This record gives sequence, structure tokens and C-alpha cells, in this order.
Amino acid sequence: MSYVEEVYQNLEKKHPAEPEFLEAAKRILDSLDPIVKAHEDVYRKNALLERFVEPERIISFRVPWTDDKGVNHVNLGYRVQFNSAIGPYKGGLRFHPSVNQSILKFLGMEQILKNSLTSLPIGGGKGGSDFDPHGKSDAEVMRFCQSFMTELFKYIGKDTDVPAGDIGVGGREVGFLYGQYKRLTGLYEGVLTGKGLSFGGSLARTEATGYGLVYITDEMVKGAGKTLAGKTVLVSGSGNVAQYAVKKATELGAKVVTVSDSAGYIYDPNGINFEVLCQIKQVERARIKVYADRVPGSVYHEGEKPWGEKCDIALPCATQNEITGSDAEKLIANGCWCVAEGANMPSDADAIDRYEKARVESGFLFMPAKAANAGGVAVSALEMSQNSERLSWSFEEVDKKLKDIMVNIYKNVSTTAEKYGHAGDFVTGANIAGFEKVADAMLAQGLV
Ligand code: NDP
Ligand code: 2IT
Repeated sequence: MSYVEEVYQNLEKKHPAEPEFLEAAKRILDSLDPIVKAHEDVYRKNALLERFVEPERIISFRVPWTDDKGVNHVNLGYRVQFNSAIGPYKGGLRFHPSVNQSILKFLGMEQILKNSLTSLPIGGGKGGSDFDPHGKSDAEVMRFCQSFMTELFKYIGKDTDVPAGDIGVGGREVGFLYGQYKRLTGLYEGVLTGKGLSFGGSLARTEATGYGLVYITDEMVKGAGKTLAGKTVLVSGSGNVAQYAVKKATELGAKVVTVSDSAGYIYDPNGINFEVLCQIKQVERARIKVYADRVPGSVYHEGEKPWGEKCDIALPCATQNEITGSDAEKLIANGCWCVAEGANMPSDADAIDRYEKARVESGFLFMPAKAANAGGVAVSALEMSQNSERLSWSFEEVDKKLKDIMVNIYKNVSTTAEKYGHAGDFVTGANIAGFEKVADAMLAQGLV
């Protein structure tokens, strides 16, 4: 049995009730096989993979809060501090009813390699709660955030662990969390990223994940001798990542014809209107079906995902496993030749097998999440730099750095894939390129 198989089998025995984590770990370990084989003796001697797959620590706690009617509730809160070999733990907080330890461990493990790919000094972490912000008043969200931070503040800090947003955690939540951290510690420090511009936030952080996704897609498409301009694009989700993917793809001349939420999707043959989308999602916090009432010619498909529509490029920007094997079949049958992941692990294992087959047969392009959506955390790291030097950079400066980072990630991922004999396989390229730096730092720092 190979070293990666041994480590995976052990992990399965230890964590049988964590399917999402096991799935992510298996995919990562499998694709690390070429680099592991090349360094097997050193890695084994240092128990490198055994350490890499276990978080340094997991903090879990209860979060009691009171709703507007005076009824008390208790949610679960977590922070997974996965790996600090190359920098302080860094990664978002997710508030969604599906959140549990397995999902946060999968996200945390992905985050280690993603953060490494940015080339910036940030380790991997993730956290969140099974709290659902949908339908809650601002006051309820504030009380929840204050209670969550009343426990979390003991474990984070600008040089130890720097959370940010993810699903269900945007500018409003980060503001409330920051206020409570400051109140409890008396410190005005860059302990969170994605902050408002008036209290240490970075310009372009709001846009960063969606813009970065489109920058790297553009680079990959160019690498295949094609252009983004004039292409038809499907986007799923209608939150932070989806909104700015729509905006940048449209600016670069593509036509985005879909957005969605968990209840259904919108098809707009004239191209999604970014201003209407933002009014509905950022201002009114309403459901996406409202878009069809506002924009003539658009149609709402209740209970369906957008993957049956014709397109050139698909940018899944909602959640994990939203593209199954049969969705991937539909996409490819309808002419899709490129997928880049804005969400974390949106394609399930069958879908990825399907893309791989199409890559070998006809040059299908696939950029996995840890490379494609790294722009968000990259600009978070730039926010940390600005906070440390107590300066704010201009939008253009941050956007330029973001673009350079995404172009470099593309180069690094594609040359690493080539170096290990997997040219064009960006899954292998991204995992190995991210892992190399983390492995090197872990070996240098000894058995910790
Ligand atoms: P938001 O909360 O802003 O938006 C999430 C969107 O996804 C909403 O449209 C939501 O619909 C939809 N969605 C969430 N859960 C499900 C589900 N189970 N089924 C179908 N649709 C769902 O989150 P973000 O835009 O920030 O995050 C989207 C994805 O991008 C996540 O995978 C996140 O981990 C990833 N990501 C985010 C980054 C960031 O900077 N924000 C950085 C890198 C990755 P509804 O309102 O109906 O729930
Ligand atoms: O998945 C992700 O990379 C994020 N949610 C962003 C993390 C961050 O620290 O900005």
C-alpha cells in the first residue's frame, strides 16, 4: 500500500462520521502521490502526511443568543486552526445551518493549500456556526455575532488567527464581530479581514474573489488560445462571489446568463444586470426570484440548478457538491468547455472525473477552487499588510496586485502540473504547488 493510501485509510478509521472532510482529504492525498513518491523517505520519517491531515487544534463552543421575541436559542460555534506552518491561521467564518466539524475541516484543509498558492504568508483555518442569518433582523444578527465573538476572541489575534467572511458572513457580520472583539480586548487591530472601509478594510476585498476568479479564467482561456469576450457564461449563487464574477466577466465582454440561490435560478438571455442583482441581494436581502419580476425577458426556474443551459464556461459560485456527475454530463453535452470554481469544492468527485475525461479527449479546461477562488484570501492578506503598516492602498493598486497574483497562480499551477508529468491537469498542479511550500516549512520546523 502506498504512503498516501495508508494515511487515508487511517483517517477513515479515525473520522468515519466526517464525509466531506474525508472526500476532500482523499482527493488531495491522491493528487499528491507524485510528490510524495519523490520524497517518501523524508516524509515518512517526519510523519509529514499524518501531521498534514490533522488540524493543529479545533475549538468548539456553544453560542447562546436571544431573538427579537425574547426566545433563547443555542447554536454551535467552531474554529478549526488547521496549519500554521507558513503563517497565522487564515480563513473565513461560515454561518449556515449545514455547518459542522466535517465541513469546516474540509474547508480548512483546502484553505491551507489555497493560502500557500497565493504566495503570501498565511496558514490555513476555517470556522463558523450552524446559525442561519436568513430572515433574521439586524438586531438578531448583531446579538448572535456578539455572543459568537465573546467566546472566539480568546483564540484569535492579528498574529495568531485572522478570520474573515464566507457563506452567510459578509460586511455586516464582520462589522459586528469586529466591534465585539475591540470591546472585549481593547485592541484596535487587524484581527478580521473583509472589514468596512472606515475601520481598516481594504479596497477591492469585496470584489476580490469574483474578480480573481474571472482573472484566472481569462488566463486559462488565453492559455488555450481562446478569449473570454463573446462567450456565454453560467454563474450559480447570487452572493458575494457570484455578484463580482458577474460584474468582471461582463466587463471583459462575456455574457453571463444565469445566477441562482438555494431555491432556484434565473435565466436572462440579455445578460444578468449587475445593478439589479446588487439591489436585490445587497440592499433588500431578498430571494433571487424577484429578479424575474424586475427584468423583462428573464425567467425564474424554481427548484432547479442552472447546469442544463447552453454555455461555453461555467463558474459555480454557491456551495460544495452543487455540480454532480450528471450535471457535468449535461454541461459538456451542451457545449461547455471550461469550468472554474468560485465556490469551495462545488464539483463532486464524479463531476471531476467527467471533466478529466473531457480534458484528455478534447482539451476541456478545469480550474479547481483552491486556485480559482484564491483571490479573496489573497486580498485578505493584503488587508493584513495594510493594517500592519497603518496605510490604505488605492483600489487600482490592490486590483493590480490581485491580478498579478492570479496570473502567477495560473503559471505556478500549470508549470507544476507539467513538472510532475501531468501537463494540463490543474487539479494535480494546484495541490502539489500548494503543498510544496507547506511541506518544506513543516519539515524545517521539526516535529510540531
Ligand atoms: P454568500 O453567503 O454571499 O452567498 C452564498 C450563495 O450561495 C447564495 O446565493 C446562497 O443562496 C447560495 N447557497 C448557499 N448554500 C447553498 C446550498 N446549500 N444550495 C444552493 N445554494 C446555496 O457566500 P459567498 O458568495 O461568500 O460564498 C459562496 C462560495 O464561495 C462558498 O463556497 C464559499 O466558501 C466560497 N468562497 C467565498 C469567498 C469569499 O471571499 N466570500 C472566498 C473563496 C471562496 P441562499 O441565499 O439561498 O442560501
Ligand atoms: O474560502 C475562502 O478563501 C474564504 N472564505 C476567504 C477567506 C479569507 O480569509 O479571506
